[in-house]
Amino acid sequence: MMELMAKWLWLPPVASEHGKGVDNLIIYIHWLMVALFIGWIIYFFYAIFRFHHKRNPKADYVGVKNHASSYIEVVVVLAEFALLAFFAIPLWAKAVDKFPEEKDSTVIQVVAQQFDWNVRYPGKDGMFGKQDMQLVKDNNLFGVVADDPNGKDDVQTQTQIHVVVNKPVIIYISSKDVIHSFKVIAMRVTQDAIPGMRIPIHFTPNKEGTYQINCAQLCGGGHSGMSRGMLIVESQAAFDKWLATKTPGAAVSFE
Ligand SMILES: [Cu+2]
Repeated sequence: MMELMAKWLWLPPVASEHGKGVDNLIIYIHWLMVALFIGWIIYFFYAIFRFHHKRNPKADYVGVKNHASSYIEVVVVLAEFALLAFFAIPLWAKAVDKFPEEKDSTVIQVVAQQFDWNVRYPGKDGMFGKQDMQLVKDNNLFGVVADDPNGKDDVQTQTQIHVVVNKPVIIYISSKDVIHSFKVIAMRVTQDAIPGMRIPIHFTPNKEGTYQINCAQLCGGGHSGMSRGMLIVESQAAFDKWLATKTPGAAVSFE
């Protein structure tokens, strides 16, 4: 039933663990709206028939005396409360608050710019080199401190983000210039990229593939070009192999 409803609503393919929960919430809300729609339509035609002027030549100053409409209202409020308390809030708490451990995750930093995505990986040691906001400039978007040994194996790329399937991903998102927004529809994640802030998000991709990254804030003339960003979800072996082809250090490699 849920599959069918997802198809009817044209929900895009989902490839992250919490994505299913997001879709289910959307579907439940639509079920409630369908029920309300049917109820209101029935009442609409009943009212047209029941209160036709020929049937009611004189106004009735007393009106309805039963409480049927109040009971129906209570049921609708309870349904909405249930959606909020048992689906929306727990989903939000899980997707936004409960971060996985960094040691079990692929940790990445992303700095958006007009009009591309810059990506930094901690390399084999799993540790980012020291960074200092004072050092940020055009050829050092992440403010990398050049002589820190932890940074020697860090890798920096653009446009494409590689992650490992079935392993949590934590991305620290920032921006070099204006407000962008990191959106991967298949992962059901969206987070604004704001200059001067570093905002973490997390998700667990559960299906290998290449997924489009969109910028979800109109950020200038080349805004739509940011859609060439790609999230590549692959096996650990493929990820390691890819990482090994990158030149470590502060240098950027364009791929
Ligand atoms: Cu943008």
